[in-house]
Amino acid sequence: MRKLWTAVSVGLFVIGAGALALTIYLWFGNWPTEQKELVDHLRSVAQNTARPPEPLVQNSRGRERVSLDGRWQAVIDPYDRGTLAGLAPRAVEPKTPSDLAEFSFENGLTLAVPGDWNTQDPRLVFYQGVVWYKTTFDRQGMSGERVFLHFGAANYRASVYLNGLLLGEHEGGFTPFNFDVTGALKAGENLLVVRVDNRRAADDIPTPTTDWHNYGGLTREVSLLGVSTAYVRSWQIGLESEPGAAGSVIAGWIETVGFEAGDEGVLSIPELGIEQGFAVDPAGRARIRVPANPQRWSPESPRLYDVEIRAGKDSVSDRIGFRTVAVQGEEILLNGEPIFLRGISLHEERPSDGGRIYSQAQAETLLGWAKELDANFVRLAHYPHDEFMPQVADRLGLLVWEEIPVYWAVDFESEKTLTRARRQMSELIERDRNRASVILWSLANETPEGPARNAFLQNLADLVRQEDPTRLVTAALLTGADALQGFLLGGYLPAVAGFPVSKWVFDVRDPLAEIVDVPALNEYFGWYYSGGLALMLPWSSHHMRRVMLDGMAEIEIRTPEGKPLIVSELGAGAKFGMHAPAEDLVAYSEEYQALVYEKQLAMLANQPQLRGLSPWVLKDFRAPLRLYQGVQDYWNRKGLISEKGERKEAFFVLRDHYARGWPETVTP
Ligand code: GCB
Repeated sequence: MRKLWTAVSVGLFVIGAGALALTIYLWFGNWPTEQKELVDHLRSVAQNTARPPEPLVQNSRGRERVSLDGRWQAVIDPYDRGTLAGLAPRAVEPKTPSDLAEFSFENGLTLAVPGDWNTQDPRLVFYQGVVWYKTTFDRQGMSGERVFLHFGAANYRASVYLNGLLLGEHEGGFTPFNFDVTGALKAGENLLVVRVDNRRAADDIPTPTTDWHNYGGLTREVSLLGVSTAYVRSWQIGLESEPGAAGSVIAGWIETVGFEAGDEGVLSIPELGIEQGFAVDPAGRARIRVPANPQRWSPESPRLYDVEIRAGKDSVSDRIGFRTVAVQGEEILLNGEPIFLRGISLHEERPSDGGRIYSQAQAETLLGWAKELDANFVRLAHYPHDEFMPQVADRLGLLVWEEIPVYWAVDFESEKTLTRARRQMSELIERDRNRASVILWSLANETPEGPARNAFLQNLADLVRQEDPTRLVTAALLTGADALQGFLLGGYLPAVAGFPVSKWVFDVRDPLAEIVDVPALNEYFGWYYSGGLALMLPWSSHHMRRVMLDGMAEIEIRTPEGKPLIVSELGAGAKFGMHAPAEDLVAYSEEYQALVYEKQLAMLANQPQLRGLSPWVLKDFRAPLRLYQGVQDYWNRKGLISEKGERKEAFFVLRDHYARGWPETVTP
């Protein structure tokens, strides 16, 4: 009995002491709120991991907007430890000097947003992994009833945490995304943390290996966008009919959110005297068809009109050019007239020091160089560039090819990979569907042929045609084994061995050419095909280059009849300032690069189906693939301009041809 009594007393004492300790702990300790935060954080992670961003609010720069750009605190996290207990997402900092701390945003790295991280800190030049970004902001001053958090791009995966809770995730390094944060914003200070991971797996788009630098980070603007509860989300307005057709028509659609069927709005183009009412259907969409005769947008006359859409309390505006683009047989027609695309390819790298561009002025410099070449066309390779590229192109009068990074051999068998490619393509089209300059959507670059590849790209082409039937579909083809074999065995190698040069046929028989409206071809006559082969054959590379250059005019490029052809790459490497007599054929000398351009342009002028070209490439760009030290130093040297902005000899060769109106001036 006594024992029982003692046991009960001890038990009661323990419970009492425990309760007292818990009360003191709950009352005075700082853990409970942190535990609550942690629980909320973990719950948000468990519930939201798969939540994709909301459909894109189009024309972010034309909305009520508060920029969150500036210097953000950052932590390089090679082992991805910041996710542990939500340390990074909640920006947990030690509160007393005795606290055990293993993480802090304070007293360390800060990074400029927008900006790639690689060029901001020497530790990050080749870094592939996780970096945490943190900023705080106040929504004060924003009148929008709904607020979106908008990212221009984050390479490659971004997990976005607002006030410690996971908002959602986005993957794909080059397209914009936004989250509706209306309900998640607090009065006063809000904490925004983003985990950016630039690693990619074999089933991602692109794959881990590419011939460009994998710039990580919040590479484009971050902002808050304000809209009314019911708002105009997206629109596509363009010219439907060719000049000369009986009556021309501005047509398109408007998509709204939060309106009821029958709610009305107005499309206004004051300079054309258009005030066109519309009413939305139950899905919030309205079709537009207005007779109009705008001045056509063209490279010679890049006329843009102010377009305004008003619905309820919302009003959005855009600057839109009106033109048509079509393919007819082997012609590309702009405003019903055949056009030749005198182009250049470019990466989205800063004009003076490499790194991702982050300002409109940098876009203007790059595209200004294209204008200096007398180009009327640019290929924005190999991924979507910042939105201001096509906007600047609209103003400068440059036709644009845009592409997603389905580059080399992606995992064509994988459903996930296809979904990723489709999403990137949709996001790109959604962003730029009103840019008159954009005439070509490119599906892929140099993809090895095969049934899985064909089905994948057919699927992507169908998507493009469904989402934007007003533009043309293209893809840069790989010069596959078939074409090379015939070319080498039937022409080039016999010539190398001393037999007389006859017609060298380069017959591209890729089924992808049938899928697209405009097949495009990357070819490197004078660079890889001669230089690479010399490493395996008993002739000197000088001899093999000589034969290639002397015979190049004999090349006949064959693609399926009845379609226009673009040569989407050609070129040779040259290091600015490296000189050697042209006849010495010294690889990487400016003279050799210039000679390759001379020979290529002479040969291409004789290709009957050729309707455009975009040589590779405007400016030297960073490429970890390029290991030839002293010459390449991790730069791809095929630029016509060096990474510091110096023009190489080949720049002037191409410019002189374009300025003379090449290829029309060349008599076959
Ligand atoms: C290509 C690729 C491009 C490379 C280029 C080169 O065919 O499409 O991404 O950078 O060749 O320099 O080898």
